[in-house]
Amino acid sequence: MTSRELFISVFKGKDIERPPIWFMRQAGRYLPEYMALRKGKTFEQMVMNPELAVEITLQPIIRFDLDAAIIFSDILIPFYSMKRGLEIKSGIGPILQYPIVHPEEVDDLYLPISGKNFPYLIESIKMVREKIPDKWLIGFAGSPFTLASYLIEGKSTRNALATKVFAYRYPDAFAKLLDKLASIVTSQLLIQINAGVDMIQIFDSWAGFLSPSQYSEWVLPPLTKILKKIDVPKIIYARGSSHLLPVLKKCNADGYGIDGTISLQDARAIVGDGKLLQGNLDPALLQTSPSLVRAGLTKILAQVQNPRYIFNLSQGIDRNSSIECVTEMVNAVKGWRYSF
Ligand code: 1CP
Repeated sequence: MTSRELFISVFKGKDIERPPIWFMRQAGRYLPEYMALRKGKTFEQMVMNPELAVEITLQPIIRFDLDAAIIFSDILIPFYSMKRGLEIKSGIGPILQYPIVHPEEVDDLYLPISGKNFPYLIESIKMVREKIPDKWLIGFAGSPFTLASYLIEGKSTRNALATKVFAYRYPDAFAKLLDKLASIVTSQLLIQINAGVDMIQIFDSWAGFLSPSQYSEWVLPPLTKILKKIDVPKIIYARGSSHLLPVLKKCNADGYGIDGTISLQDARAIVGDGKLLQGNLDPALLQTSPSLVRAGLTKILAQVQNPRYIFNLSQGIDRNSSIECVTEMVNAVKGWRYSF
């Protein structure tokens, strides 16, 4: 069975031998070949150069023979076209020179909803698709809430405080902002699907700062609207959000990325048997030893009783991870055989 066939079976809930494996941030700074290629270049230069983006996307596939590639890009790329002065600074992260301060700014927001804004992304996907026909290819975008938090706070947020203050003070402008971002995300995903990705994942990295009622009121409507327009398999990964799973279940995704705040077994009890789960090895283990990695992973895989499951980490891999530990993780998952 090829990796693509494995993924197709998993989404259909067919019996399979082992789970497919990929992991969040698999193309990135823990890889010496990424660091070598990145030297002297800005993030923008790498993402917008299809040859480089393709090479970076394929680096973890070549090294570990993973089942899926995720296109080297970022949830924040729409901000480049929106002229918000985005810079992704090495060691610091994303900084926006022009965050949204006044509610009236929401009316004037530029909407990059055509492929003309992302020619590099389309080209990179087409090239990767051609190079690895037997692998699963993942496209992605941020959720309207996480993107709104970057637009309002101008950087990675520690608590989404400014975003929530904005939402309470200007409820109409906030709803309009999330709705506009939903249009942007929808087109960003459709562009990737047209270019050849097999599945999409929505990252809601800062969802964990919201209560279930805030999430239901502010985020669920735009999120549901996006997912309705997508007809390839779709996973939502909301970090720090096990308390939101009962709400997230209503958005009609095919699967849920599970972080370290809940066990797979408990997550399964919430989402039910018909949904796929993805996760949730703690990336901290990848800075220990191969035997601890294997022990941690065995604990997780032993809980899997339903073929609708994809192996992944509970959050993005850390830059200090050991290649030896990552290799052990991949080999252990690929060597695993289900007993059901
Ligand atoms: O391999 C992959 O996973 C593909 C590429 C990818 C993805 C899926 C990158 C490349 N970024 C992302 C998603 C992303 N970007 C998220 C959601 C995932 C998550 O919650 O971890 C977020 C919040 C961002 C925003 C962003 N871009 C940050 C801040 C993260 C934070 O926690 O504050 C940073 C540091 C970036 C830059 C970036 N994007 C990607 C890479 C490899 C890098 C680092 C660039 C470098 O310094 O070399």
